[in-house]
Amino acid sequence: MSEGVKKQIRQMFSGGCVFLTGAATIDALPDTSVPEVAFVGRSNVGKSSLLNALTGQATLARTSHTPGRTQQLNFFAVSDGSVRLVDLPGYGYAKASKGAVKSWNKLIRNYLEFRPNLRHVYILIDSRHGLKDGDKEVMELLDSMGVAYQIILTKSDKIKKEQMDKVVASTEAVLKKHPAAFPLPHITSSHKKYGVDEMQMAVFKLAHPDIIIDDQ
Ligand SMILES: Nc1nc2c(ncn2[C@@H]2O[C@H](COP(=O)(O)OP(=O)(O)OP(=O)(O)O)[C@@H](O)[C@H]2O)c(=O)[nH]1
Ligand SMILES: [Mg+2]
Repeated sequence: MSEGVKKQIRQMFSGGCVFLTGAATIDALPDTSVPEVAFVGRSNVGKSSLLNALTGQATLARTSHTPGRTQQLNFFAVSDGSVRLVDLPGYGYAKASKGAVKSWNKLIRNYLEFRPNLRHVYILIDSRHGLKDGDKEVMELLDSMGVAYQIILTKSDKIKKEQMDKVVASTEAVLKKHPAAFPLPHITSSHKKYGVDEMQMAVFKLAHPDIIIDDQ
């Protein structure tokens, strides 16, 4: 990769990423003028933590040990303004009231289904738990809308290599049946910063499809 591209990637994530707005209802979503990359997944899988690892700003998105921390769609701008990163509430959070779960799920679904500037979705899966029904529902929705997505296996620091190999194999088997999915899952650990550089490059490419990166 050229030094120029490396510099651009550094600049894109170099501490100047900002919180733009939060939307608790569909009416509150920001305009659609900038491409968006969304981070979805069950509650507590590490969506907000990965967003912080990507931007190198530990406190940009709020994280918590308690599932259900993120309760609205939170929009962040990267430093060069070329893309928005969207941190979604976790779906299927059992301890929230039924009414709250229903309205979050409706909001997530509406966003994924009708957002014209949504370029890519990362579906985060806790490596220890693998794919669950809620994840498969989201995959089917994105397949039907033709929105490209990739599975991210999070918290890789929590499991041994043999366990990781198993979850990778079972995930790949499921991915074969999903046309809009990238066929391979990507492994990350936000705590150990593992797999984060590759994601920065992937987001850079999504935001700058015109720039050719030579070592791919
Ligand atoms: N060991 C380890 N823990 C992690 C990692 N990423 C996140 N966590 C922990 O997992 C918990 C949940 O992380 P969040 O980033 O808040 O998860 P979330 O998916 O945004 O959760 P909701 O907003 O509730 O949907 C926190 O205690 C994090 O510190 C990781 O890579 N490794
Ligand atoms: Mg969160």
